Amino acid sequence: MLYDKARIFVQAGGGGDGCMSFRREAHVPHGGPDGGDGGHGGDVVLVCDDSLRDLQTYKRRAHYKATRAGHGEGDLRHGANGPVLEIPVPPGTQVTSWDGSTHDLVVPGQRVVVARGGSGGRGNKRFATSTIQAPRLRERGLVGEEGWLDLRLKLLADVGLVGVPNAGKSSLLARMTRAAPKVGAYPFTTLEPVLGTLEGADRQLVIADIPGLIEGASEGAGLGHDFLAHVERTRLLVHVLDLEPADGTDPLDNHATIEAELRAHDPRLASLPRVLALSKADLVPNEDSAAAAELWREHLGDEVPVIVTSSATGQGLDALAAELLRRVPLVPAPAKPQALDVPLAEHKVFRPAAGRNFSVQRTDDGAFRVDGDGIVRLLARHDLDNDEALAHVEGRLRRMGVISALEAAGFEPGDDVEIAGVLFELHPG
Ligand SMILES: Nc1nc2c(ncn2[C@@H]2O[C@H](COP(=O)(O)OP(=O)(O)OP(=O)(O)O)[C@@H](O)[C@H]2O)c(=O)[nH]1
Ligand SMILES: [Mg+2]
Repeated sequence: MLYDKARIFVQAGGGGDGCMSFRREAHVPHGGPDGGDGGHGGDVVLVCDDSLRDLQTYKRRAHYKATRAGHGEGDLRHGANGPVLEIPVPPGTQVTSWDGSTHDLVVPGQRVVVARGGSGGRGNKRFATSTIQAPRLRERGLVGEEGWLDLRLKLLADVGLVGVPNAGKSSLLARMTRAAPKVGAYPFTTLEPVLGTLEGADRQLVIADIPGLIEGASEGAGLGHDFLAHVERTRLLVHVLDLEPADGTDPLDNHATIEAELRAHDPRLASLPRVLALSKADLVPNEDSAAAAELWREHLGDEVPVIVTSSATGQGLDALAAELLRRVPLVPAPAKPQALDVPLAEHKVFRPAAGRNFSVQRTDDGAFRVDGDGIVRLLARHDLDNDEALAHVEGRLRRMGVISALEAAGFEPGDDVEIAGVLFELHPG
């Protein structure tokens, strides 16, 4: 069984709390503030690991949580950063994050940060100023990002074998590579994709054999739909077509059916170059197979090489292998895997944007509500039961322009203000 889909929940570590502490020394009655900062919470990172074959591990376990960072301590000791939680995935994994961003993990060692750890809170030492020499104030660490990830494995093969059930795809793979797929005289022998490696003089090609496709495959008929995704990333398709199907179907119809399904699945898939492998030539007279090949060449034009093959006698297999090695372009591997990290990293940087990024609203019961990520984070950082912390928050709100925006909306000192679900009386001093 090939596990090619999984859904996992990831949670990055929370940041550690800043510490409130004062230096204590013999003979010094009132030491200065010496509370250290909390550490940064551990990120959750997906790592492309070529020792993995599929996503089976993630069927069994769906929750992954990075550890919280250490809290700050007295004597200016900062909390330890939370360790990064690495989740290995097989090459070819595509991840879709809860925010809709997607990333491909293709090159072994490639990393994508999928959830950022929360930043640590500052200790009271950081709040000391020339006027406030003994701040009884420190910040809490922020929670880490969390959410569901959809993982989808799309095999990385150079060449895909497509065709109706029983066309002889698996037999071709078995003859051309060392793979040993199941072969049977009935449709749907192949139930999941099988990969084989074709050895060329100077390079290898990975060939994917997928289950037979039938009409409606792109909409879920038969087994093919799910597996079409596995040939999406190939660079060439070999359409395997039985010269004289035992079930009496017409090769022309069979060919048209497959082409229509490829188009319906994804036009990009349909635009891949093709080779037509007419199969089971040993079952028809030579003149007939040669004549059929001529007709197909006329029908398909110069773009599509037509090769008469037999997995029973080996006819045409060297020619097919040579054609594949010739036609599949040598594409250099992505230069710097780390570069692929950039979009997500940029996307997720946890930094309040400059300018006003909050809004003030009057609620039905006459209170005021303030929305905005930066404001919500400010409140998450502080314990509003602590007068000094509240005064600090009020000062920040004033500098951010929130107080004047509230006043413009009719706020008067002592009115209720709601931020991030917390209602409190605000008395800006
Ligand atoms: N005589 C002869 N029989 C063949 C040849 N290739 C395949 N067959 C037979 O055709 C039947 C189907 O072959 P498979 O390779 O399983 O076909 P498939 O396209 O993989 O079929 P599905 O996996 O069901 O889609 C089997 O009974 C094979 O032995 C061939 O070149 N000559
Ligand atoms: Mg098969």
